[in-house]
Amino acid sequence: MIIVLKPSTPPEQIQLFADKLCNDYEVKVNRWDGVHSTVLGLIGDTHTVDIEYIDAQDIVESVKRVQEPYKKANRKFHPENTVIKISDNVSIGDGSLQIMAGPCSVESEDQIVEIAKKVKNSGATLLRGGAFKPRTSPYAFQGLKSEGLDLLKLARKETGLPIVSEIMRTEHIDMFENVDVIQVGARNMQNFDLLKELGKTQKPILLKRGLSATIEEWLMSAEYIMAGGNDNVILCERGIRTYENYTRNTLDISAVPIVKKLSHLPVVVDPSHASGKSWLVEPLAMAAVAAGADGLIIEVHNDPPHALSDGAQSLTPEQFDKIAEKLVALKACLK
Ligand SMILES: [Mn+2]
Repeated sequence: MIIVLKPSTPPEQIQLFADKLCNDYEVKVNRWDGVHSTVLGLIGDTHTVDIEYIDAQDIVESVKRVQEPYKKANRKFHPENTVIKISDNVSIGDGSLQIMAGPCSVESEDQIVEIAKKVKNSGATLLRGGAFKPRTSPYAFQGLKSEGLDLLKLARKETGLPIVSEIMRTEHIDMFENVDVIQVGARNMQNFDLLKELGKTQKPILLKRGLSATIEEWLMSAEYIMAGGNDNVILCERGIRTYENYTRNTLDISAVPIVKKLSHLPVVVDPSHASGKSWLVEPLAMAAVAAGADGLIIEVHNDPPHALSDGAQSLTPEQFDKIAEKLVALKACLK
């Protein structure tokens, strides 16, 4: 249930009203203060709430029930876009385009530092790199694990780029303390124990859409993190499973404007995993920017044919350089 308060309601009166709602009903009150109005979002069992009583209050402009099961992630609860500060000079959701680039897997110090320097020169604003790899085959390269995280931090020190890496287990959260953005992969989107624990941190979380997840299921996973108190969720569309097998997945480009309509959270697109083919990265990335994505996450490798994972979809730094230039130019046109 959302209650929009009249403009110029004194803050003390808002607080008294919110406290009363908490006392009278089995609800938590989520308060959003905008420039022109304040919205109180009621979360919990709102069936017993007397909507007419609330509507009759002097300070209430309007009140309505929210049908969607996600509340904190819902734009009705938070009308303006959420802006997430990742580092001193990188924020996402503020209308800028953030480009996360780097290898699928961190393989060595030379590899990650060289790629980090090159993608930075091309305009990337974050460095991605997998240290813990959830691979389809148990015989495939599983990642350098904690050593991979150390190498990413080294590359951050060399370039200043904030780092993004995937977590697979709740027990590893401490290990990710010094990672700027923690990625939850598609296969873990409904690992609710992991989501709950990440909700207790204040880390930006890049939440990938599950292979077969509906938009509502994806937003409910964001809700799990937010319900714990961490509002720093970035949604990532990475392609879904359809009957089409020409591409690795099918990029659901319509998910970008849909999620931006339903939610206030920033949205990133991963054209590399969506397509599985390096030549498709450029057109899909351009489409994502045109559709309103706040960022992209793109796989770049210094030697794709010898990459330990996802070589076929990785761009060379030279290819990335040309694409990044086009993406930045397109973004500027749209403004
Ligand atoms: Mn990959």
